Amino acid sequence: MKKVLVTGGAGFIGSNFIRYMLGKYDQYKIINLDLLTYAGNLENLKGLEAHPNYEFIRGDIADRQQVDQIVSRGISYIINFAAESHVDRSIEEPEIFARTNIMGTQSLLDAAKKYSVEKYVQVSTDEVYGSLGQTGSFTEETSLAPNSPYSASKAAADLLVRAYHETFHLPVNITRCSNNYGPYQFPEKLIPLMIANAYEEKELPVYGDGLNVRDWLHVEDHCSAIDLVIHKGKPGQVYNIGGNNEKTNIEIVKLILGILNKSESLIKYVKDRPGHDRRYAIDSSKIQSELGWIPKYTFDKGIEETIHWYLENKQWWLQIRSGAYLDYYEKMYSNR
Ligand code: NAD
Ligand code: TDX
Repeated sequence: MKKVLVTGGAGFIGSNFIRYMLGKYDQYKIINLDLLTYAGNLENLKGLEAHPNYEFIRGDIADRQQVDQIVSRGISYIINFAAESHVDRSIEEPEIFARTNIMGTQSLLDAAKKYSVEKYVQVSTDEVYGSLGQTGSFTEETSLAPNSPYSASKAAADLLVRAYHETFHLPVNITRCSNNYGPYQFPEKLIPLMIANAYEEKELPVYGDGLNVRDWLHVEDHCSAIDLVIHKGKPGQVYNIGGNNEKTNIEIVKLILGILNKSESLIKYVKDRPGHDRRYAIDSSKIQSELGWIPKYTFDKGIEETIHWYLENKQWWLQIRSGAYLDYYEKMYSNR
């Protein structure tokens, strides 16, 4: 049985990916290495604790000794999801982003090289390309021009991954995906935050004029893309992943209010995010034509299902919102 090291598997995308892989394959043992920061939640993996092909290890990807010891057990694939992932937090506290996102990646790459893993996949983001004007989209050839401490740390990690391929011939892939949505997304991110606030009839904070554009992809379609990249991605290649589904933030907010039958008077325009990227759009024709990736969700179906998931799983987000997150939330929005 092959061993797959998934880092950050207790977070939003990582936990969806673990469920996806265990549901699809029975020849892989998944080892989940996660530090359980504020964003890591073992509730996201409920029901898998006793699965014979699943093991959880609490630990830090930047802890070189621990990473070395895990990878020495004979890991075939490493999929690195672990990261500090929230742009607003990176503006408040950039240092932890550099440590986890850059040094953590470095430590994984060194272990991958030492133990000759078959494939190392770096889960990156479209944000490394910076911001677009009103037209055009990011291709894999677009220059990196990150604008936030978060995206700068992700871009730095991408460059390390690239260098380990060029210098040491490590079989790597980098995936750059657009904004994900779906179950188990931490309610600091736009869609779950707006669903939860609308449900509780709290204000919905929209940054700036609300006209910034993001491309949205259902998390399960991101998981199926990564699955293809692990198995078919050509070593050294970058693959963009996107939903071809651009929306302004205010469109998303109004759509959520409409589906929940809540009043638009809950919308509150607040001070803009510093360095706020105006528009992202992804050209994912390479992964579609080279690897045969076909996303399954339309946005209309995905967002409906997602809103219902949050309504049916209120306990999950209510627990999060009543804890430490509340302090952060108060601090972020009290002066906006
Ligand atoms: P998340 O914040 O929900 O989860 C991150 C996970 O990493 C958490 O479980 C956390 O405990 C863990 N973690 C943090 N620091 C760690 C460390 N030092 N060692 C081990 N584990 C650690 O993030 P997400 O939204 O699931 O994103 C996962 C990955 O996908 C990230 O690398 C992110 O940059 C990338 N990405 C996210 C999106 C998106 O829309 N959410 C889009 C494109 C790419
Ligand atoms: O309260 C809010 N109000 C608001 O207007 C929040 C939280 C966000 N926004 C805006 C900012 C962005 O234009 O909504 C948009 C989406 O914001 P986020 O959910 O914070 O996502 P974004 O900054 O686009 O980054 C996300 O997608 C790319 C993930 O957090 C990253 O990890 C991923 O790399």
